[in-house]
Amino acid sequence: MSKIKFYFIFLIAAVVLISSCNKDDNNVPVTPPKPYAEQYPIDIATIESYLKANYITVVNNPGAVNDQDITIAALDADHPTSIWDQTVYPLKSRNVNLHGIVYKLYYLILREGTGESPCNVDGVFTAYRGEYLASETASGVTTITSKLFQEVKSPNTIFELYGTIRGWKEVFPQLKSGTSTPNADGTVSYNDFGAAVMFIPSGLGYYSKEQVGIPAYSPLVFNVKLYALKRLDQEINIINGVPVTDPDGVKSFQEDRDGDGYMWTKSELQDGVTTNPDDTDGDGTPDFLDFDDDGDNYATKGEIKDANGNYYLFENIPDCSGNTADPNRLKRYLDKDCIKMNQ
Ligand SMILES: [Ca+2]
Ligand SMILES: [Ca+2]
Ligand SMILES: [Ca+2]
Ligand SMILES: [Ca+2]
Repeated sequence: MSKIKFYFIFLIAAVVLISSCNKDDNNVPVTPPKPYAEQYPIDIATIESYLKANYITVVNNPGAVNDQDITIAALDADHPTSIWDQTVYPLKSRNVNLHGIVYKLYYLILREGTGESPCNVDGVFTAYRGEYLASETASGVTTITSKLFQEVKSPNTIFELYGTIRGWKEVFPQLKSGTSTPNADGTVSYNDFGAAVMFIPSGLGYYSKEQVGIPAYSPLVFNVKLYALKRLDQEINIINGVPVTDPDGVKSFQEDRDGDGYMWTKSELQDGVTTNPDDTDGDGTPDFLDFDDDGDNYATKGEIKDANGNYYLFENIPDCSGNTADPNRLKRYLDKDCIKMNQ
């Protein structure tokens, strides 16, 4: 099936899903979401106030479940230095140019980690604590409080970052995984993992979509610990009308052509970015989702096998001439002028 049809089917599926979500059985008109440009100034003021009115303490307890847990509380005489002003943990930010505005996404690195960094579509094995920020006004004084909605201390699932909120996709690649040691009682201890706190404007979170325990338009605070990561291979194909996972044999992190740790679909690209550096054939589907990366009508998975039909190791995939030595060679599955199948 051609890629055009593949895209078309997904478009239809997405539209049906969205319209069924908005369907109201009582025929009450659905309120359209607020303009992003109206909500963002509220969110960023809330987040910056919170950072300036509270201090943070971090548990340093290597190997234990509470290692890198945090407590955030209001400044007092004994704790006069805010998260904003402290220098123990670097307060960083990323600019995300989306929805016609430039979001500032603050995050605090508690510890970088010692292992590998996930790309922003990899799987992450993470313990996390999620809170949302709420403004409360009493006697004319507005305070920002954080409310817990979920805490996972001992994770048992791997999240595919590709399917998570934008805030997670932006920050996790800035961390590294840790080490794991099995214990005699069957549990596992994690050490030296990356840990961070993210302060996410609602436009990079769930925005107008209320979640269980999270009101619409809530800025989010996540404390995350990156225990481990899983490299994924994520192409999807349509077979007999059914979308099925159909990996091409090149792991997604190896399809990050510009090597910046981030890969975006067309709709996720930052405003003003028209050329996707990770979409080799420029057909609008980035390589990590494209089963024919160079658009020569031969599937990638057929172009990365040797004459015996066995997959090359990724680093050994030759260019069109058979060269495997030049590290800067154009591997043949990325060369649309090279049509060599299982040679
Ligand atoms: Ca792939
Ligand atoms: Ca990239
Ligand atoms: Ca493509
Ligand atoms: Ca191809």
